[in-house]
Amino acid sequence: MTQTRVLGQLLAGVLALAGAAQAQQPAPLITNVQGRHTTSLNGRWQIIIDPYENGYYDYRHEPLASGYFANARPASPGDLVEYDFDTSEQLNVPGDWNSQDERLLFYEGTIWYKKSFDYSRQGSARVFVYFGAANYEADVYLNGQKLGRHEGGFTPFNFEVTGLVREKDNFLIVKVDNKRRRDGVPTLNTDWWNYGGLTRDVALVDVPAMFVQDCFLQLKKGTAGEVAGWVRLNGASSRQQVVIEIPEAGIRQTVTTNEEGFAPVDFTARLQPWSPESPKLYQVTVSAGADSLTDRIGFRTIQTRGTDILLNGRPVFLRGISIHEEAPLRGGRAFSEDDARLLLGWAKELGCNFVRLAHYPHNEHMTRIADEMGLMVWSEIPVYWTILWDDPQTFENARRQLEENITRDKNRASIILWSVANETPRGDARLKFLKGLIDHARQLDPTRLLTAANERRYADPRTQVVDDPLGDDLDVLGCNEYVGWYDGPPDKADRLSWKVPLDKPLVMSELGAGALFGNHGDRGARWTEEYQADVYEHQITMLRNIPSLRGMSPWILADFRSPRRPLPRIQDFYNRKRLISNRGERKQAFYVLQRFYQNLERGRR
Ligand code: GCB
Repeated sequence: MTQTRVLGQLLAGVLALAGAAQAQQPAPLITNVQGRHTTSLNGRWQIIIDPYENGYYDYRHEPLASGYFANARPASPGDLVEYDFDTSEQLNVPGDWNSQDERLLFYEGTIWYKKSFDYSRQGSARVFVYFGAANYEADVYLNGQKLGRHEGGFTPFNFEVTGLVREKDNFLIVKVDNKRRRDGVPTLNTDWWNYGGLTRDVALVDVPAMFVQDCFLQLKKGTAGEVAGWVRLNGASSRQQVVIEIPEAGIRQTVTTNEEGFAPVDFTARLQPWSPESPKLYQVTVSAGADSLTDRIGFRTIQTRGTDILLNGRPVFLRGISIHEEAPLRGGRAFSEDDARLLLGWAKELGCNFVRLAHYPHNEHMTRIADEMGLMVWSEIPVYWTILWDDPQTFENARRQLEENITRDKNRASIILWSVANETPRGDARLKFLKGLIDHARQLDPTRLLTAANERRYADPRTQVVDDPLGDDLDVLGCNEYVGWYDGPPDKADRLSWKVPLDKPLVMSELGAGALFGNHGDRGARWTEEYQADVYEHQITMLRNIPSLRGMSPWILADFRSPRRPLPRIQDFYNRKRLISNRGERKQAFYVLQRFYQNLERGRR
C-alpha cells in the first residue's frame, strides 16, 4: 500500500468512527406498531456472508469508511469492487439464517442484509424504520449512511429516516452479527440455538410530525375501577391535548401534556375484567393533533397476598407450560401470528391458563395472541446462567433489554410476571445486578409482579429449600428443579419434602424429562415416553404437597434446537424434553399433565 493510501484509509477510519459515535443509539421506541400505518419490508433480502467482517474492517482491523454498507458498484470496467449485493444470494425476512440454508446451520458471525425499495410518502411527515428484532447485534445503514447500532437479539428498535428516505432506489443495509460474547446478554453458554438474522418483521412506520409515541393504560394496582398510566407524544414542542377513548365503556378523557409531551392519566371506569375464562379486550384510542392510535387492551389486576396470587382479587393457580420461540413444525425461530396460534393453541389444549415465554422476549404476536386467547404470561429477559455480574456495560445491556421488553408489552393484560433471570448463581455481585433490574422494572411498571427462575438446594438428602436471597426482592418465587431427570430416579420425588421460608407464592418454573415420541420401553429406560410420563406422575404427587405452590410451567411444550444436545439418534441437537413432537404428536406425559390440569380446573386438586 502507498503511504497516501494508508493515510487516507486511517483518516477514513477515524471519520467513520466519529460518525458511528454520533449515530449509535436507536430513537425512542415506537409502540403498537400494528396499530399504525406501515410499509412492510419483509420478504427476500440480498445477503453477503462475511465471517471475517471484511465489509466492516480493513486489513488493519480498522473500521472502513466505505464498507459493504456503501453498496458500491464498479463505475467502469477497471474499477475493483469485491462484493455485489445484487447478484448475491437471498434470505427471507423475517427468519433466522440457520434454518434457511443448510450451510448456515452452525454459522455464528456476520451476515449483511440488503433491501432495495421505493417509497411514496402519503402525506406523512415523518418516517421510521422499525425492526421487531435482530439477533444479536445490528448495524443499520440507509442509502449509505449509518443510522445506528442495536445490541440484544429479542427486542425491537427503530431509527428515524425522515430526512434520508427518498422516492426511488433506497437501499437499507443491515450488518447482523450473532457471535456470542462473554459480556453479552445472554453470554457464551445457553441451552438454545444461537439463531442469527433479521428474525422478526421489518417495516417503515409513517407518523405525523407530532405523534403518540407511547402510552401506558392499565388498572391501577389493587383497584378494579381506576385506569392509571400516562401518554407520551413525540415531536410536541408545547403543551398538547390528548384524548383517550374507550367507546364500549363510554370513556372519553382529555389530558394535557407538559412541554415534553408527557401527561399522566388517571380516570375511573367500569370495565369487564380480562381473565383466562373471559379474555375481554377493549378498543382504546389515543389521539393528539393529527395522530390517532388504536389498540386492543385488556384490564385486570394482579397481586399477591401471602402465598396467594390474586387475579382480579381471586386466588388463581397458574397451570402453565414453558415455551421457546421456535416453530415446532417448520423448525427455526417462530415469528408469525400463525406460529403463535399454533404454540398457544397447544398450550390451551394442554389445559393451561399460563405460559412461561422462555428465556427471552418472544415476538409480539405471542403476547397479543395470549391476550386474545386468555393465557397469562411470564415474560423474561435473557439474563441466563452466568453472565458478567461485575461489568457495568453488561448491566446496562440487560437493563436496556428489560426496558425495551416492558416498553413494547406493558399494555398486554396477559403479562402478569416480568422475570429478570434464569438459574443465576448466588453471590453478591449477582444480587446487586438483579436488584438493579428489579428496581428498574418496578419503576417502569408498578402494576405487575416480579419474579426470577432460581435454583433450590438440599438442606439434607430429603429436604429441598427454596431460599435464594433474591427472593426477598421478588413477588413470586420461581424455582427450577429436575428431580427424576438430572437429580435421581423419578420416584425420588416421593421422598422429598420442600421448605419455602418466605411467605410468598412459589411457581415451579421448570421440571421435566427427555423422551422421543414413539420410543417405548420400561419406565426406568431413559428417553422413553414411559420414563418421561413417570417423571410427571411423581412430580405431580410431590408438587401437590408443597403448601405455597401456586403454579408451574414444566419444561417444555415443543422441540427446540440446542448445541448442548449432541447425542446421535436421540437428541441430534434437539432438547427432547418437549411434550409434543415436531410432527405434532402428543407424548404420554402430555396426557398426564393434561389430566392434572383438567382436574385442577374442575377444582379437584
Ligand atoms: C434448565 C434451563 C433450561 C434448559 C433445561 C434443560 O434448567 O433453565 O434452559 O433447557 O434446564 O433441559 O436442561
